[in-house]
Amino acid sequence: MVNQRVKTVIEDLETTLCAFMRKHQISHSEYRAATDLIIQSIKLGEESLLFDVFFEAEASDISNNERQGSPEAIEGPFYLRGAPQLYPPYVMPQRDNEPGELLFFKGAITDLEGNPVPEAELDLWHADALGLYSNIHPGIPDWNLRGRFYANKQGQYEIQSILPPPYEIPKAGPTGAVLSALGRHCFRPAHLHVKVKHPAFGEMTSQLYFEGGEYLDNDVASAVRDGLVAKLVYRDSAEDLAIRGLTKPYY
Ligand code: MBD
Ligand code: FE
Repeated sequence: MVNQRVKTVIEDLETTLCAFMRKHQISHSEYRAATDLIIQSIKLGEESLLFDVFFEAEASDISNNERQGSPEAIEGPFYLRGAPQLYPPYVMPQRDNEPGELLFFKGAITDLEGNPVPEAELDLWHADALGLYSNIHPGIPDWNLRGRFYANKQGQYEIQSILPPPYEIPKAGPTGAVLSALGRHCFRPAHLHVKVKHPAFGEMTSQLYFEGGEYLDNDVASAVRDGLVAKLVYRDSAEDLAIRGLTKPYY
């Protein structure tokens, strides 16, 4: 059975790529290098990384065209469903003495008029202090720094975690090889990934970045959008520490 949408886009892709090949006089060895690159990325488990770095932001923006409210940002290659369900007070799953500066991530979920949206689910995942993701990179406990939790009845949420650093795409792999051939760096600005889900409002996927962070203006994955850059506020006053039952800052 012919799927009209598939037929329309695949035939246009075919036409577009053939025209592109003619325009650049792509030789057979260049063609084979391109297919080998994709095969190599699959063998090394980098295919999502390769595609997401170059193309996911476009799909994300197109899907966002009709949306209002906070913009979405790319899911990226490292999301996994089924992260641990957390219970308040919320703390991201982490190792004893998880390296990294203590971070309290807080905010509020509202509708377009600013009214609180109660009890949305947040599914949060981010890199550790070395820029590595659990269940992807070896040597990290499963589900480390991945968790699902809820905003309260006033739409507010707060969770304790650690501050991730900028993420560097492995330079040794096929994605890194392409980026270096283009003379680009391999960094994404430090970020938190989040999916927000609510029975009445549906689901969105986005990211939060940090004000003043490196690479905000030249994210290798072109995924920073207005309204997604959060303020980092240092909370090491005696009062703030006392609220946490601490006598000294973690960092
Ligand atoms: C990431 O952490 C990421 O978010 C993207 C888009 C690509 C590579 C690593
Ligand atoms: Fe990421």
